[in-house]
Amino acid sequence: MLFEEFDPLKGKTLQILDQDGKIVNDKLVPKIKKDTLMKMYHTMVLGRIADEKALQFQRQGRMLTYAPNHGQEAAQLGSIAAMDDDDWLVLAFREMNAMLYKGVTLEQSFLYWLGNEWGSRFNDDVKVLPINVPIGSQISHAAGLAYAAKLKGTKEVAIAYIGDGGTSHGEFHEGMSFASAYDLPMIVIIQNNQYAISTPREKTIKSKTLAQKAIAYGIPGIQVDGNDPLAMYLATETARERALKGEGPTLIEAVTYRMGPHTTSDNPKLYREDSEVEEWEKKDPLKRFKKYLIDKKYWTDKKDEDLHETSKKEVLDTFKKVENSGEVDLEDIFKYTYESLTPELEKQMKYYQEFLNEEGAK
Ligand SMILES: Cc1ncc(C[n+]2csc(CCOP(=O)(O)OP(=O)(O)O)c2C)c(N)n1
Repeated sequence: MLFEEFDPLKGKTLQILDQDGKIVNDKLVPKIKKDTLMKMYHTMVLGRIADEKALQFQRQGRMLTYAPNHGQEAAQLGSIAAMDDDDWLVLAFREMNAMLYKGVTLEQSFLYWLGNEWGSRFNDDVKVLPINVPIGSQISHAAGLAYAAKLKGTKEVAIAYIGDGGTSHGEFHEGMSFASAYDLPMIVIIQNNQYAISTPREKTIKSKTLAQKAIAYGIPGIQVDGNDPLAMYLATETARERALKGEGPTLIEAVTYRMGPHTTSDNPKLYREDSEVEEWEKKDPLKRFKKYLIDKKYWTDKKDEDLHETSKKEVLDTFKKVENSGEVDLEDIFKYTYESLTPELEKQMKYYQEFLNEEGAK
């Protein structure tokens, strides 16, 4: 029903919570337990502070390149909260909030951005694939996981995230096509944050919405206010029900905005107006979710202040620990792609060791 009502060709966008934190679609409010709502909000606050601090650490020369999340918290947390512990999270690189919710620790996340391979080694019960930088290939990985779940007859669903620009890449189409042909239990969240690095979404994709790309695969698609955690939850929950019934994949476009730079190597002031950023500032997912929780009497300003304090301390303490965790062995960089090193990788490792020796590095 939801996917029929919000058929992408009807030009509708699903919204339940408006930018002032008010319910605008009573009939559609998803039933979410208080504990889940609070976990979503706690993760949002931790994710926001970790993000702000990561930018500062990078500017201080204490961290490598980082891809900020600011603005995309609801797109990630609304969707991942609708999934089960047994489901797989398959991400690109801008999904720190979803990772934290699913059980990746902040320590592991910071280790990754400090270039430490152990930041990609999660606990065995955490069903999250490592960060995936080659654009689009994560969709094939998710389709593979979903295919395996179907063959094994388990109840696992794979949820994958991709950017708007990523939907132009070949592997997006290949993964979607495969998943739809085999009715695989897969959900793809397109985080349409309006830019692929410096290129506005309108310049890269001629289709009116990204949700309508679903039509080509013969599956449901839906455009959702990506800064509305309740709408994201409902769309994902409904997609998951379809997946479990064997009805195949769903494509969800979360309309959101990347408030910060693409990465710490980027300067968005060169290609977008401050006024545009200010307009999106008013749609901040944290502010609207907080207002909603306060209206529901689940939260107070005082509790919010305390949460900000403890989260800040957690971020600073974790980063200090990670920063002092020591250097990475050269071997660690090469060791885990294959079971044993290929001759080409051996050659690269030897070459790099010689380079480090010449440079007088340890
Ligand atoms: C196969 C491949 N080509 C190019 C790149 C370089 N690259 C990194 S991020 C990016 C743009 C991604 O934009 P989008 O999919 O909209 O996601 P966002 O970064 O906005 O979250 C590109 C082209 C890459 N990582 N992988």
